[in-house]
Amino acid sequence: MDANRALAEQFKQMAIMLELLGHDRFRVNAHARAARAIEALATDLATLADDKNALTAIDGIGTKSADKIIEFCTTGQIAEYQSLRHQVPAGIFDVLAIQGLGPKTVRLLWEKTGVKDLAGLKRVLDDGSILELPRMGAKTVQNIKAALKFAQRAGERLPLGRALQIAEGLVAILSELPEADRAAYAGSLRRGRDTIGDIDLLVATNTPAPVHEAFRALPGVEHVLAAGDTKSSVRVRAPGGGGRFAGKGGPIVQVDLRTVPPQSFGAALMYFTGSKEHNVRLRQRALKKQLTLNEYGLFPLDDEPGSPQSRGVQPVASETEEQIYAALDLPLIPPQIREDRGELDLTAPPNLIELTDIKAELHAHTNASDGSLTLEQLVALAKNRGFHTIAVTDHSKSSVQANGLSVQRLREQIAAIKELNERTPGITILAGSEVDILSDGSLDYDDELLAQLDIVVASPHVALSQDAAAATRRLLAAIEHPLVHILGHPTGRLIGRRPGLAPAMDELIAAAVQHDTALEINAHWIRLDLRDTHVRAAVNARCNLAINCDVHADDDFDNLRFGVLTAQRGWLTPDLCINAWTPHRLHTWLARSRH
Ligand code: DGT
Ligand code: CA
Ligand code: CA
Ligand code: ZN
Repeated sequence: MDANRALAEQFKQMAIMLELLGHDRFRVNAHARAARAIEALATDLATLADDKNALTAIDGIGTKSADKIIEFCTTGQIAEYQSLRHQVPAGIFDVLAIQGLGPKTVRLLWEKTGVKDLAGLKRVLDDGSILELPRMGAKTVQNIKAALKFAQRAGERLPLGRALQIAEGLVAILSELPEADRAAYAGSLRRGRDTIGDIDLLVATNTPAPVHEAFRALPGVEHVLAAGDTKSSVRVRAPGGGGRFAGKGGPIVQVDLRTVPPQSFGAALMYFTGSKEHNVRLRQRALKKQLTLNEYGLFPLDDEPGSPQSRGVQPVASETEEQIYAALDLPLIPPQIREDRGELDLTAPPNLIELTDIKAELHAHTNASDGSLTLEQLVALAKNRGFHTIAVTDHSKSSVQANGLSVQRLREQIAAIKELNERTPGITILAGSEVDILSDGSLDYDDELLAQLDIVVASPHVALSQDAAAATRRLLAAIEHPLVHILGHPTGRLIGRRPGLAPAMDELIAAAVQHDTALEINAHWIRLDLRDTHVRAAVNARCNLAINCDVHADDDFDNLRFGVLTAQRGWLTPDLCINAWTPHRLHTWLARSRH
């Protein structure tokens, strides 16, 4: 089916380019019609390429289109497409991608004002010459300006924590609609990726029209980008917030809604959850079983023209994801690992870590450094969560901005924590530190003091743009230090703000295994550090990992879910997660270097 996708795209592009170049409507429409026909096709065109009659029998494909399909399937390209590409300046495609600018307007812009790229578009918007075009009013110009601004920011992907907050709000409202059977979010968000391009929502309903109407009128919707019967797209502004990492004003994100009949919900959820790469593998597997998989279900493969669902063919499975996976001889694969990273080789569901497995928080700050909670408040919150252990790890003395503890203050805090631990039943309070790893790899307190602590988290906070070799040496020194238990937020990245260190992760992981140091998955959605691919490498090496909220305020405990999603994406199992261990196992492990 890869040929179908490529062909549909090329026909679509040819239609656009023909229109841009001022060719007649008949020719433009023929290409657009062929693109739509190919898109709707469930049969692999590569299998029909030697049968021109079968191709022209497809509604929407004439002899000329059939010739181009055959040409593509035999040579890998279409000469007409190549020739058109040479006639259209490359920058024009960026202009076309701006919401509200169709081929007609872009052609006028190009012809009358010489706009060939985004810079040109900006120029005619700024000097007002765009207003000389026919049917171009102030309102339209304003919309184009807004769309251009958005497009320039659209390179930025939204952090998971923000996207999830928006999506859950929208799903809650949609599922309350009387016409909606069910509502869910899909896409990269359901897979738990650390950043989200756009939010994909799905509603099961037999009466889509009112659902789409209600969706487009939801609070927060700033623009409607597309309004159809099966798909709507809008732009939503998110509420602000985000605590220490709050940005200027809420972010804007595109949200797509698709409606599907209830009996296709599982198939649609699976399709729109992706990833694309996972879907491709699934379809290949289906084909081997003489089955075809699309967003309506898993169908028997036959040679009839048109899609099976449009011909009323009964699906083998369609209602739930579990049924579809089962029909493909697969266990239900969790969305978090649908990335074509080996998940289709599973014969049983993987034993991924779950939120409820986490029984300890091992990285938390109080108001002694830069947190907002008192020691007692922090402990009460941890106890409320059902945790058996809470580690107090305030910043060390070099973190002046974070009010890091002097040696004297840390000694006093250790005494206070020991005393509080004695008189607090039901939870173990550990005296610890988040000790700075200085740029040369040395730690911010001396060993005598570190040895007094129940737990040491060592983290990089400064010199986060040092080169990879220096970063590797620096972090290796901390991992190899006998008094260090956990390497905190190893790279120091902040999503969308700074890339952080780029150490040789394989070397760090190997050293962590050898020296029995745990690597942290910092659960704050702006960090998610380690990231999913690092976690996977660590899990493969059987390295211990920690999932910590790095608590600074009461609601930081809620970030745990993001850390767990990242851990799941890295295939982490509970046995390798020190926060999921029993109190005995954890405390024994922590005490190993203290006597
Ligand atoms: P994002 O939005 O960039 O964070 O990533 P996704 O994975 O949410 O991608 P998106 O929003 O473009 O599409 C959502 C899902 O829909 C995607 O994971 C798989 C499915 N999908 C979308 N377009 C295609 C396509 O052309 N072919 C296939 N096989 N699947 C697609
Ligand atoms: Ca998406
Ligand atoms: Ca999407
Ligand atoms: Zn830190």
